[in-house]
Amino acid sequence: MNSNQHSATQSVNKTEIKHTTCAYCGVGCGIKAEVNPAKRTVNVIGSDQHPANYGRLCSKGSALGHTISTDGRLLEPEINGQQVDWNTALDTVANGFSDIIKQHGPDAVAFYVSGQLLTEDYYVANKLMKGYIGSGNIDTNSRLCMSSSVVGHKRAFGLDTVPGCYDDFQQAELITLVGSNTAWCHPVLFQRIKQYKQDNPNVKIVVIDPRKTQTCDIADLHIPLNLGTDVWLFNGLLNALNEQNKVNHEYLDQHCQGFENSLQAAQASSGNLNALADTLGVPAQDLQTFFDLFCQTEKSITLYSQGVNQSSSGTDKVNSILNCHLATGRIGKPGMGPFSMTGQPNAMGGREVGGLANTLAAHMDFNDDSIDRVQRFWDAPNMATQPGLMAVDMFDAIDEGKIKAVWVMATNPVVSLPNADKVKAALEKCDLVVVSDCIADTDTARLANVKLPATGWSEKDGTVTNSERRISRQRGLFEKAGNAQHDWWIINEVAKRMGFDSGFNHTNQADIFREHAALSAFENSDAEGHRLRDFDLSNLQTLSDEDYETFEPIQWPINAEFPEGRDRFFSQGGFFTPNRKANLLGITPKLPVNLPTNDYPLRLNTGRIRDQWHTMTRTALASQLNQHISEPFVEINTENAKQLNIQANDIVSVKSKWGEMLGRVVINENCKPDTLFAPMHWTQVLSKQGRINTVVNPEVDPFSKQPESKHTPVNVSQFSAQWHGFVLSRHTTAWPEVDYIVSAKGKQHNRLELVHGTALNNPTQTMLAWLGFDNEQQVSEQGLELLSYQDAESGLYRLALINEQGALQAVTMIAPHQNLPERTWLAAQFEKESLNKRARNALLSGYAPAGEDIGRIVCACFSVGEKTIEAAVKSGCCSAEAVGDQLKAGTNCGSCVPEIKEIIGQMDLGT
Ligand SMILES: Nc1nc2c(c(=O)[nH]1)N[C@H]1C(S)=C(S)[C@@H](COP(=O)(O)OP(=O)(O)OC[C@H]3O[C@@H](n4cnc5c(=O)[nH]c(N)nc54)[C@H](O)[C@@H]3O)O[C@H]1N2
Ligand SMILES: Nc1nc2c(c(=O)[nH]1)N[C@H]1C(S)=C(S)[C@@H](COP(=O)(O)OP(=O)(O)OC[C@H]3O[C@@H](n4cnc5c(=O)[nH]c(N)nc54)[C@H](O)[C@@H]3O)O[C@H]1N2
Ligand code: SF4
Ligand SMILES: [Mo]
Repeated sequence: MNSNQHSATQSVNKTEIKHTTCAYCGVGCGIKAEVNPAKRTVNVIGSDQHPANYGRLCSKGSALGHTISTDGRLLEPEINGQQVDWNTALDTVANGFSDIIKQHGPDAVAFYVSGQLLTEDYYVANKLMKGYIGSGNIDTNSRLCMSSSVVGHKRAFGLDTVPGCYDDFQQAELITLVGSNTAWCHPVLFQRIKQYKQDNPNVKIVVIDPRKTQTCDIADLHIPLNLGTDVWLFNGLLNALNEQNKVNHEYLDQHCQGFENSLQAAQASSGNLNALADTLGVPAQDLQTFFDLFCQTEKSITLYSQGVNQSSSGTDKVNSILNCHLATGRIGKPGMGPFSMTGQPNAMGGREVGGLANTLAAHMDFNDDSIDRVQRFWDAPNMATQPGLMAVDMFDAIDEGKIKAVWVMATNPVVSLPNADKVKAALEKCDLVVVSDCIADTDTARLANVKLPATGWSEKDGTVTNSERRISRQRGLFEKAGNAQHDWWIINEVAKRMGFDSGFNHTNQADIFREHAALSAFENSDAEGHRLRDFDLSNLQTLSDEDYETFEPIQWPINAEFPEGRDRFFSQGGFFTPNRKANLLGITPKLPVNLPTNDYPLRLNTGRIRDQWHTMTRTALASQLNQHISEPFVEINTENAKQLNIQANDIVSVKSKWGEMLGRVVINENCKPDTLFAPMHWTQVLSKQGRINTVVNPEVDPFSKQPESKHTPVNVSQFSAQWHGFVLSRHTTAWPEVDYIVSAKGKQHNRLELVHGTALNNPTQTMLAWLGFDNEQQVSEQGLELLSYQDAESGLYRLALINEQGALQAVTMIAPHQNLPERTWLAAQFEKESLNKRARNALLSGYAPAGEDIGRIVCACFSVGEKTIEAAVKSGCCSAEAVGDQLKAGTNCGSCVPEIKEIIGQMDLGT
């Protein structure tokens, strides 16, 4: 090797370490990224210094390196499907918005943004709409996520303050998880709690969730209350606290108001224990155990998430929880407090900038003083004077033609909003739909007039705030892909072209951050010197670009009083209400608005799975994340399955008054009778009819306008399938005309799951067509070998194509039933350069040669299959730890440990 070659190799292999934050959930894990800029690769490791995760990562975070390819990225601006340059695209957006505003006023336009924008992006989007366009019509997908918590906090504390911090999780003696599948949705916090419990076996954990989830794995007690009944439960708890003399009257007298009122309402709804247990649908004894535990354990923390927020009584659920903590003074002290776990990486940052339509900016609302203050700070020419339309109402207004232009940034409402077909129809008829996304093909981008390519995680640079108010840096690891631009830059450019030059001349992200910090500090104290607003970054107003670059994670507020940030609020009161006292509220429980009927007798609950993020635009790019669960499913109780004559793996149709979806059935005891669970993730890009939100009702909470995503009356029926099949193919194939299609990326292949309601006329011919061939001759002309098996009588057809080098190109099978071979072994054959004889022989049966079948993947991090785990258990590994020692399964992110335990448990039962 000469010296030139040597240095070229060196620069190609040169890696650098950068510290950044995970792209996904609100835990906000720190990442140490080993970046190779030349190869555009990154090795992602948990940062052991970051106080959110201390080195841990979950399956999604660990797979980030597999989602950064430029394949599938939106790389150029487009207008009506045609690539254009940035000038044209930006002018089109600016002129389009300006023209509509001129003709119809500022309320005829809207922005629909996201908790996945960075704070800097979010800040300028909010400023443009509320200060310059002059409308409140900017709302965010956080409306669907934690707006009930925001309103709950404001009603009780005066402002939207999260009183505690993650450290409390490891100081509490009772941890109550309400409506949270922490194991799958906040996996690193779950790992921290699990470790803490292992080290401190006396710590008690209670899970309050209608469904049995993987989170129950660490629970001492699971309370599967009926959907939507949390207020009854927490009213009952308040009543019990009072009866057991656990109310902290000193704290109440000094720092709170409204206790009597809250207690009266609680008494009115509680009745006796048996009546209450009946309402909740749980054993009275378990309820009593929970009440006793809570009453007796001073160091008690209540963590909650979407089972609380996404409800037509979401805000009331939040306040019923806050009531119990305020009444006991268990708030803002080590190991004590209510804690809303935020979903998105920057849900909290969005709240800080005021990105919700009913907030203004920097934790200020639409009152005269704040409007005037923000107007002066921004020197705003057209200040909005009232809240704008909130998500569901915003899309209704688009549907009605009242809003004529909408700019959607970093969210996919055609999939994630309830009554999703209406959302789709609304966008179809909207005059101007602008979509900023990093991914080219999303359900929403398909309806855009203008597509703007945004930089994605690994290119973006800025700040995010996690659930415990900790601000961390996301740092750019690579050059921008193609012609993508940062969201803040795109917004500023549009603003300038709309004639708003002066407010949008930021030189970089740091410049925006300084302005954001300065606004938080602006006129933020009363005559006595009390901070008026909790959110205060006064010490960061003059942060230099260099300081911003090296910024270390810190919890707000960051001001003269708390220069190192603040972990807790309110142990000594100091609420942000006019008299600085917290409010306990009298809450009358309410049932969900839409209740089951004869036509729709079941209740649909929805949520998340372990390895996918929302609408899957990014996680589905990492093949290992598609292995654990690769199809939209409908979880149903054994009893209902029997009644409906539904078998495991059948395809079912779920219908409501609003729409229909198809999913594969999973039968177990996780859901209570007459309730179902389905994941929110599948889209039209990845499935023909897997979007659950076509079915979900658009009912909202009256205070927060957060949709009731967890409760819709539905019916279920078996989809009468004539055949089931799949295609695994090295090259992407077009979708055939069949009723049920789900697509998933695998390693070196793509997978289509297919089901159809009528018989195939000429199966072999049709299957060849799926693979892109008109006839067998074409196959051989391309130098491919065709293996084929057909048994017309039993309806089994199988085809495989092998190239001249002996590598598998495609395999497809159909059968009249759903008992097709596991896809795992077949999928693995695509990774082989050439198939050996054993493999070729096994190919058409689809069943792996002895010893090679690993079964369905359980551990996504190390691709360990169910059958491998079963074999290890048989050979003597009797615990999840032992399985981990032998196979590594469960030893990285640990999210599959509950499932490994389940497998061990089931095998115990069988022997
Ligand atoms: N893997 C993964 N992790 C994620 C995400 C993801 O897409 N994938 N998204 C992130 C985001 S944005 C969010 S908001 C969080 C959400 O995190 P979670 O809220 O934990 O997730 P969900 O699965 O939506 O719902 C949680 C639970 O609420 C229960 N539930 C339903 N109705 C009720 C009820 O009436 N009362 C009670 N007590 N419980 C009920 C459901 O059965 C479900 O198990 O996850 C974040 N983390
Ligand atoms: N039925 C049901 N529906 C639900 C829920 C539920 O539990 N049940 N949960 C709700 C909740 S809590 C949430 S948070 C929402 C989430 O729903 P969405 O926000 O619609 O889902 P995502 O897939 O996260 O959409 C983010 C989009 O932004 C793009 N993107 C990623 N990074 C960037 C970036 O930096 N810039 C830009 N411009 N684009 C980017 C992604 O490619 C993707 O298209 O879903 C809600 N919908
Ligand atoms: S828990 Fe997982 S998804 Fe959430 S921030 Fe940490 S690594 Fe990312
Ligand atoms: Mo969320």
